[in-house]
Amino acid sequence: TRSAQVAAIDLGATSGRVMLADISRGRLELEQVARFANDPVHIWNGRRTALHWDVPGLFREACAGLAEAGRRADDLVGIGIDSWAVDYALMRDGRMLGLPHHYRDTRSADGVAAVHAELGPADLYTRNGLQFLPFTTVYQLAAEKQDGLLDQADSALLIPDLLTYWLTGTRGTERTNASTTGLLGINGRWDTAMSERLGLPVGLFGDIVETGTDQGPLLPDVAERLGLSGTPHVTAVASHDTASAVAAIPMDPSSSAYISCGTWGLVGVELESPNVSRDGWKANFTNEVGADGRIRYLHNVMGLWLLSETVRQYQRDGYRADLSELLAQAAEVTPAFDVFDTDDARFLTPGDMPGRIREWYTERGMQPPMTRPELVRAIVESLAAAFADSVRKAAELSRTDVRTVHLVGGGSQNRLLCQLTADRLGLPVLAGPVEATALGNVLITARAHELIDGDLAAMRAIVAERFPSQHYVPRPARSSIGFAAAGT
Ligand code: LRH
Repeated sequence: TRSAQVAAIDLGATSGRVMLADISRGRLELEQVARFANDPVHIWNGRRTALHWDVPGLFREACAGLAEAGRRADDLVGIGIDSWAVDYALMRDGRMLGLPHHYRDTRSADGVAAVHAELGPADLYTRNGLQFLPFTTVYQLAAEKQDGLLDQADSALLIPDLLTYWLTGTRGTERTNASTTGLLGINGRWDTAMSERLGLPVGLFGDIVETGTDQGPLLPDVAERLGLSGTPHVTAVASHDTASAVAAIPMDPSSSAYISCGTWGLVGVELESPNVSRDGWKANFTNEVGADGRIRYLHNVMGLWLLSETVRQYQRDGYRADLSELLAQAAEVTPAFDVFDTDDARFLTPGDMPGRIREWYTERGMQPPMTRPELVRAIVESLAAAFADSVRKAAELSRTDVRTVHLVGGGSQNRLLCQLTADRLGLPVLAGPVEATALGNVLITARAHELIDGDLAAMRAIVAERFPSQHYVPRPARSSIGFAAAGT
């Protein structure tokens, strides 16, 4: 018997993948058809070297993945696209004006100053409900206005919307990702008064597209080039990767917190409506929009970026570093050091991560982790401490009785991280699925094609059944010296 399949293009900050899913008739099979590195590029712009995303390269890899998905599928009916948030391409007359900047490019510092001179952070929070992150789109645009191509643009497209446009010719700004720009009011509409006040072009991102909307079929020449004769449609999924991930977490939101752990660790709870309390603002908690209008009330923790940048530095140093080996060694270390503050802004940019971490300790007259296993252990301990801290804060601020913590994404394969998080919280951690983002992506497309029906709870039940999570039970407090007091 023939069945219908859907594909997901899922672009993370370090790698992208194309997944093929068969979701018809109660099944949920997920298969990876392509995986590729997402290597940003440093490009001289006449004044300085800026960090950009290689979006044409990502698009080429995504297209190759779709072609392969088409070869493997009986009947590929739908495609969904998600990526990291906040970044955008400026457009003019349907063409892209230069490569999009990477959110880790340093330019947004000037944008922060310019925006805050006009609208203070507390005012901004009551308008858009977002935690402060220096690279939120509104700050990037303010930087772009001072020194960029903004005055030449007639519109802008967020990264997943850009790929949707290149595949279908349809333009719009999908709601979950729109909620990360800082330009969307807490009421769900573009805050045009704010854009005016900041001197930013009103209507730059065009109309909001609701999650789940059909964006039309592939352009005829795209379908032909990719050999996709059935001409699948693109669905606007929850195009912010974290929104897709949260949609697929097999949780009961009334008693769970979650950690979506990839490059970032997104730690929080799901709410029915925004919470813009002053305490939440002080704790730097965000209200981003999720699938089906839910609110992702969460805090950004630095995430696996700290590990990947550390490994990159070790490789630059000529050491043939293998992360799983380092993690195994790190698990054997008895930590004789305190945790460090993973939120410190110095860790945001690419570069020598071990050096910056050691600097954090020495600045405080503290003994830094010295060996490679010690440093990796310090990172994992500090991430677990930050995760635990944000889970507690999310529970307190939202008055959620958290009894279970779900950890999904690449970090769910890091056993040390899962165990230490459970230990620090004294709560069970349920790890997996590792591909939560791709699952959330394909589930929304499948629902748009009526291959499944139901609400978020029904979709989560499908995930729970098909992808059983791994349980980490908290261990009683450990006795090792120097550790008991760490981070508390
Ligand atoms: C995770 C993520 C996160 C954003 C950041 C820019 O990939 O989308 O939710 O804050 O990237």
